[in-house]
Amino acid sequence: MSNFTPTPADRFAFGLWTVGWSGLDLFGNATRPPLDAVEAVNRLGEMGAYGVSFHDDDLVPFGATAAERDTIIAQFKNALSATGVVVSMVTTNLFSHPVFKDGGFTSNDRAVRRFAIKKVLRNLDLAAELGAPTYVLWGGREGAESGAAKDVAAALDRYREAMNILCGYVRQQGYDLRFAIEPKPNEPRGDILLPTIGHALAFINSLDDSEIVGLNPEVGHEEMAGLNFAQGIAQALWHGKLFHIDLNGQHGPRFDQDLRFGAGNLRGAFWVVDTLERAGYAGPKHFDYKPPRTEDLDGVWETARACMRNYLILRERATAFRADPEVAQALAAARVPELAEPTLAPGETIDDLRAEEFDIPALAGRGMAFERLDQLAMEHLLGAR
Ligand code: GLT
Ligand code: MN
Ligand code: MN
Repeated sequence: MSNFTPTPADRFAFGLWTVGWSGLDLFGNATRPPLDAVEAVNRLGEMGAYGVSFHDDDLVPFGATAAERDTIIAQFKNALSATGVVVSMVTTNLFSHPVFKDGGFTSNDRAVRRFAIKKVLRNLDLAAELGAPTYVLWGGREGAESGAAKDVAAALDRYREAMNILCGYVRQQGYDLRFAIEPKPNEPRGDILLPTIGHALAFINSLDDSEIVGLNPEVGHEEMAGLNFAQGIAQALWHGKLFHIDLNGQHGPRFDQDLRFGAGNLRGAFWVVDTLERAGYAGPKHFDYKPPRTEDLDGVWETARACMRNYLILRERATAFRADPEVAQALAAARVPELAEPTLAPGETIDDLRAEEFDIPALAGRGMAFERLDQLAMEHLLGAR
């Protein structure tokens, strides 16, 4: 058994807002002191992380002067080069400031929409300067609490307009950046636009430059909607749209828990790792979680280490499952490889298919043997094999 110690080759990444979360929530004050970005980079580097991500305002406080901004960015860059940690993703905060109470790109207030685009443009320049390959857009405030307040078709027109402007800017500047939209069904808005992977995929197809726009799905967000995250990312991969991923833990449909990866739906996490590893997903494995506010700073680093460790443990279990000869037999018995065969043979016609006689009672009577296969997976996950 390996020692499950991460290295940068594992491509684990963390948002500054994750380990840096002070515990301030709807019901209570901060339980931890603020965490300096340089300290976060140093600690993540020591622990074997590969990347760091941030919102514009996580690094440079909203309203900082140009001089303050320059100093902060210079110190951040020094920490990056000293540790070898890379900026694996950058994003914009279009949700905290009161100006964004009705959203950024889809606010009914046109001036707010214009300000939101300006805020993203400015941060795109920083993302490009720091070499980030991916720019995430999480539209947490793009939505509504009531029916008449939001004209959904008009809001989608404006969302698309904003995306087209941003893609145009990236092309014009020659930046090597792609966008990744992060779906979420609700919270903080009552209902959020582009609520799931499927909604976002359909929206991306409507853009002028859909090639440079993909997804950043989050485990908990799909599970809040009662959806199967592994199946969701499998479809995103099938469309070539899994540009980035937010790994965390969630206990089914309830508020966004943002638990450390592996907590919550553990069986789901096993299939997520299996799906990513089998697909050869090469992007960062980015943890977007909130260390519970019960923890002090030592507890924060414990959870960060645990996110990476759990991924590595699950990777070992998933690899063992796939390598097990009994699993290969069970897969064959369940006819899983048969699904890869086209339903019509090469050269076959619809008439050939129509001419075929089927023994319906025999077909209906044969079991699929899925339970044995699933039990084998469970035993690998539980370490019983
Ligand atoms: C916010 C949200 C996350 C998003 C971040 C990117 S911000 O914390 O809950 O899911 O990934 O904007
Ligand atoms: Mn979340
Ligand atoms: Mn997220």
